[in-house]
Amino acid sequence: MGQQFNSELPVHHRFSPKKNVLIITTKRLLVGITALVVLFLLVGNGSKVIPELQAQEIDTQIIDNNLEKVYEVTKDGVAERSAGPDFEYYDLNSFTGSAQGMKNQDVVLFLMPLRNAEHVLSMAFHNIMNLTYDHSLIDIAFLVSDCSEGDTTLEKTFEYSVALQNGTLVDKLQREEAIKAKYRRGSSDLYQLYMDQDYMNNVRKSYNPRYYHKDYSKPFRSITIYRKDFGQAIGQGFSDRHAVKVQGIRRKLMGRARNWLTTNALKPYHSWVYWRDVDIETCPGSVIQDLMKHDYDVMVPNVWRPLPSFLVDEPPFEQPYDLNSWIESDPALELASKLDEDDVIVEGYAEYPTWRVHLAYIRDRNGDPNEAVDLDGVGGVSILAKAKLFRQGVHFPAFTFLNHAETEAFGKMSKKMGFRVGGLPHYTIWHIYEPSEDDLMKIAKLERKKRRQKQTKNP
Ligand SMILES: Nc1nc2c(ncn2[C@@H]2O[C@H](COP(=O)(O)OP(=O)(O)OP(=O)(O)O)[C@@H](O)[C@H]2O)c(=O)[nH]1
Ligand SMILES: [Mg+2]
Repeated sequence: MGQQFNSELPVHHRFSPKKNVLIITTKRLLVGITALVVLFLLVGNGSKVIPELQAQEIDTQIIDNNLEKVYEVTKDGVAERSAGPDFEYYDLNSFTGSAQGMKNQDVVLFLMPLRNAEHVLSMAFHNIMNLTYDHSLIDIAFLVSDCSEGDTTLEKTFEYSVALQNGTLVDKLQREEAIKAKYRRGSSDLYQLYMDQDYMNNVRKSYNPRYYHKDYSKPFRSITIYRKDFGQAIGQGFSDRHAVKVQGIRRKLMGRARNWLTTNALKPYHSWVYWRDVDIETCPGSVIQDLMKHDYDVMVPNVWRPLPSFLVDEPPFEQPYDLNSWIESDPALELASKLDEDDVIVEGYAEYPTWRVHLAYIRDRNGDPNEAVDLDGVGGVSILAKAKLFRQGVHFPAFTFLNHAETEAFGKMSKKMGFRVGGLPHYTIWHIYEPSEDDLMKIAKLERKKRRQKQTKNP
């Protein structure tokens, strides 16, 4: 049986002429003209007409360009980075990292994330100069993010970096400290009167020019400053940062920031990467060599902080600080198995009883500083890692990895990829004590009491 056609519909058959030839020809003409116009706009004048998807991509790039900047420091000032050389060759077998790194001329990448850090920046730069690993073998890279309006972290980092590279930083910091000292009494620095005096003497000694090592002012191999905002909304105040609920979110964001910093700053000739937080008050200048000599793939020291006497019943006036360096435990694995895949266990909070051995708690102040223990999680205050880890893809998870995020997950991921992670329980670096609002009120009260007592004694 032949095919039946509905005669109302146009029939397309090459042997039967089409009905309504005029309409069809007009339509074809219109389609043709439209196609020609589109083709002209796309090819002939393509920069103006962008398909929707492409347009979005270009917008994002423009926005990101506004947020991401790379600044290189020279002895004469800071400049935005220009294009690099055309051709480079590296034999990556030569940059594996060795326990005797300085003797082997291993280049270390020193990384420091910064946010609202203007008040501790001079301290951090002193600590950087205090490093005794040959400065000409250290590339420094800072990442400045999400600072509050009016905060001068970026500007100060520029200023101090240029001064460091042209050898004038020590003088500059001394001038600044002399001005600050004039206003010290009556300010928040009063808390220092309540700290352990042995600790304070050690601080004073650490910052006394008489004890600077001979290459204290020697310029570094390079300094690069990256700026990139991530939209970090959690404040940088002590209680803001330490509430348990914000820890997971904050850690993941910090993980993201750390990954940006490593991936931008790591060069093929780096053998080691040393991470350091800005708010360390005292630390041996030889910390890089001291962590390196153990030849672990990842190595961290112990991190404690001093406490004012009114917060502790009896000496010693100090406290374990970084609880993120630990040895995994069965109860913690059991706890993790009951949590959601995306939940982040946060150490040091009652909500998560992990019963892990924390590096901080196994410190013996008279113990051997060379004793090393294997760890699973690490804190980010001071991490020395072989650069090859990052090249192989180990990073600071900005997602939940084995119920952890950021540095603790970095420790776990390093182990998963077969690397050795360790810590030095009796080798301690000291985190600055930041008085809380409550502490400041307590200090004011104690000072008033002291004054009253003085007045009664000498009316
Ligand atoms: N780039 C960047 N740096 C940050 C951000 N938040 C904190 N930092 C820096 O990261 C380091 C660690 O931050 P801290 O606020 O001390 O955080 P923490 O060490 O986890 O917490 P504490 O126990 O209070 O020391 C410091 O050098 C900060 O300046 C951020 O959002 N972006
Ligand atoms: Mg800190």
